[in-house]
Amino acid sequence: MHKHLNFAARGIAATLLIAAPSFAQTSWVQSPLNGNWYRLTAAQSWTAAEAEAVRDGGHLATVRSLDEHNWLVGQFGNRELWIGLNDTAVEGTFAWSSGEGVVYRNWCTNEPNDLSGMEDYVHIAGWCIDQTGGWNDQDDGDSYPGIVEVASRPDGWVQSPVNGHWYRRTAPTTWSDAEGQAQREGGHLATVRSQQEQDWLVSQFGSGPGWIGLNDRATEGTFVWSSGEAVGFTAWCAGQPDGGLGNDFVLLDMACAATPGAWNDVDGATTAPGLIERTAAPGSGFSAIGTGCAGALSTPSLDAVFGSQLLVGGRFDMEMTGVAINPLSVPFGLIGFDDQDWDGRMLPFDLTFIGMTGCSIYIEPEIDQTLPRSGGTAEWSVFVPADNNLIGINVFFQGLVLEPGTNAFGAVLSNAGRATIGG
Ligand SMILES: [Ca+2]
Ligand SMILES: [Ca+2]
Ligand SMILES: [Ca+2]
Ligand SMILES: [Ca+2]
Repeated sequence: MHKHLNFAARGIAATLLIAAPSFAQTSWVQSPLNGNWYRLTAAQSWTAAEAEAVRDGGHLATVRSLDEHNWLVGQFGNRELWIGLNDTAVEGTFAWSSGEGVVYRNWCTNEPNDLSGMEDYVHIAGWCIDQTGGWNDQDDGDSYPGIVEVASRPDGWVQSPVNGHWYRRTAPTTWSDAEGQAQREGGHLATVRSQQEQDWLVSQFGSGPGWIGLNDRATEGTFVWSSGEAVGFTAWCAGQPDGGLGNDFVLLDMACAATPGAWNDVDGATTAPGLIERTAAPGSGFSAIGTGCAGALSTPSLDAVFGSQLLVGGRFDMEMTGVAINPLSVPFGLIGFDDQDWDGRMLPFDLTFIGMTGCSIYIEPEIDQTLPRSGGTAEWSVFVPADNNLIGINVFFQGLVLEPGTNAFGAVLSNAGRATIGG
């Protein structure tokens, strides 16, 4: 099992760093104009980009107004970007791949021209000098990023208007497995704090039962939230809880006759989707682990650049400050997927015995890379592949600075940090 995880992690590590930033993939962003979610694909043909959008549950973008056009150009750049318009069915009759009616057009002057009778696919054109991003029909052979548009995020995260927290539903599983999955994704099974939160959860996820964090597995009859928050509000179905020993896990019970979605305690073998809650947006957050060790002049310190998030298809920026300002010092970044065990050594692991006095390594280093340095600050960017299977994986980072003469080994370490890949 452990070997298998390590193998998978190494595969991810390999791809984590080689994805080229010029691919221009982005994470999901929500339009304030229509509430839909958008992202860019890698550069590819229109038909490949449309197929990718369909896999996400949507289509290449439908543009319904000048406001929508301007928002897309502002968000993704005034450059070549596929949108859903095409005349593949009937030459000269353009239609949206979404099937919506064509109510707005923004053709660049002299377009569409169906050059050589080959041009059936439409893109926003950065070269259109008559209007910003005016549209052009093009053949399918050119590689441009496509703008994907979906009504809801394929990774399932939705933000509650009641408390601003983020929620998504897992596949059906046991309460314990669902809570473990929630923790790996940086949260817990949902804590319900008010009737408004209860009503929103039922309206959003009430097509069937769903695990919440409430349980009395530690002390029979004493219900607690897995988040550790105190129990204030309750919404039991009439006659519940009735389970006694063994029935220690609580779900929203859509079969509750008088109040569908009211709570019921059931046993640990029952399977239902779990309702995961995160207080921060998925993928946000860099939790510092431990502290760095002092070199001759300074102690390296690692943190995420403010606002940067570790997101599928995105770029994550960190900075290591306190790098010795010395022509011989060389900063490195270490990436790993485990902060508990390093080939049988328990982490953190004190490296004083090799001459790195007072230095602890907090992560199992899977890969390392040299970092560009400017003065006492090293800059570190990693690129995450656009693969939703990576969502929820914890990635660990720690900085290493080769600093000849600072100690017997000639190197110091920064603090480490953990971030969870989000969608
Ligand atoms: Ca055409
Ligand atoms: Ca054209
Ligand atoms: Ca019980
Ligand atoms: Ca019960």
